[in-house]
Amino acid sequence: MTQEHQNKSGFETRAIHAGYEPDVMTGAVIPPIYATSTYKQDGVGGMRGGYEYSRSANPTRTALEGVIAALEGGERGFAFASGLAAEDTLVRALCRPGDHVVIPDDAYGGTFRLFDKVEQVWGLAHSPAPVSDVAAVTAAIRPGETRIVWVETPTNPLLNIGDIEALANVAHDAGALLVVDNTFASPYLQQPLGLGADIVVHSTTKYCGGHSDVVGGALVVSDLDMAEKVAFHQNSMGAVAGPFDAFLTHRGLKTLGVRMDRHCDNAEKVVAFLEDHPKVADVIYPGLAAHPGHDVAKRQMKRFGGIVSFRVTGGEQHALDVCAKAEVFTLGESLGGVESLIEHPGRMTHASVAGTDLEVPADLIRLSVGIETADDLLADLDRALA
Ligand code: P1T
Repeated sequence: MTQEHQNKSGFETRAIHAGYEPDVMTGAVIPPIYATSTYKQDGVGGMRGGYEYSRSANPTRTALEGVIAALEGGERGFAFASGLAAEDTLVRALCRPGDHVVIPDDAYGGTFRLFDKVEQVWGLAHSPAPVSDVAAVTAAIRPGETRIVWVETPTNPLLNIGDIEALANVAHDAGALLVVDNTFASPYLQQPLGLGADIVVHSTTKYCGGHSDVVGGALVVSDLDMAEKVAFHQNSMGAVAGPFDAFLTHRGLKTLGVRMDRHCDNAEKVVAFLEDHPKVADVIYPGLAAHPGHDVAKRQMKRFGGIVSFRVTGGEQHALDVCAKAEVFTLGESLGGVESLIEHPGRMTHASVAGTDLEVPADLIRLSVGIETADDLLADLDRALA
């Protein structure tokens, strides 16, 4: 698809066609898995299509990087071995020891651990702030030192909402960049670059891949200068997506739109069911009018996503029992696959923030609502809560 045609196309068309032209030699409609580490050169330096060595570039990965950039409306995309590999590469591309970063006070536990236990040792300071409170984020910024304001929206696992446009303004006023982790929304529901963010981060392990069969990460940047820095660090650090993983993630992206709509439909039904359940103390979902971030979410998201968090009436043991009893909801970490998952953030995905300001409630359960038959999901929750 030509760039001009691509720019005029709808989301689902770009998801299926952007970033790849049917193979010149064979007409293959789908990008082949280029399982090659190196490429024959036609004389020294005579590279075909710029391919030299697969850490630097591989055609299967190039196709994935093209489509994710097109879906986020960015200048260029980059695919990594995991979401955390993407995050680490970005931080080292943009920051230097002595810099400071504002991070969400309820980020994914692994993101917090990366800043707290790895980047801090490297000399990068961080301050947690609630992404839903623009004034608190502004207060956490250290003018002249803060290089990045890092936001997840919705956050993991408490589904707080950050106002991307307002946060971009406060970051830019202080000379910092706004990075948005768009994993929970996916580019189908939210496109942060169009709202003023500078870089989008994904754990493509989640909705982008969509089938729980591959771990991966991505960055999409809004300008060529940043693209050059990220490209240099991607190649220098080497945490790239391999061709088999890139193929699977690319295949997943083609159906992102239809999957996300069904995730949202099912999540809305699960929310309505939980709201009426006597053993549920609180349901957290940005689609609820009572959610404090509802109005902002409505403005910047197409729908409210497939993740639902809730607190039970009987404390931590009750939450653990519900997790253990569910059957259609599989007990496991991760999210965003076609199958429904249930987990206890305090003991599982967010165990790494226990004892810190970022600790999550012990009676909290997180659901990744899949695309199974909705009635089966409701019956399973009913049984698990009984
Ligand atoms: O697992 P990995 O692909 O490295 O991505 C890390 C990551 C980054 N950002 C967000 C918002 C995430 O949720 C994750 C990974 N999260 C889980 C594994 C989880 O179960 O929450």
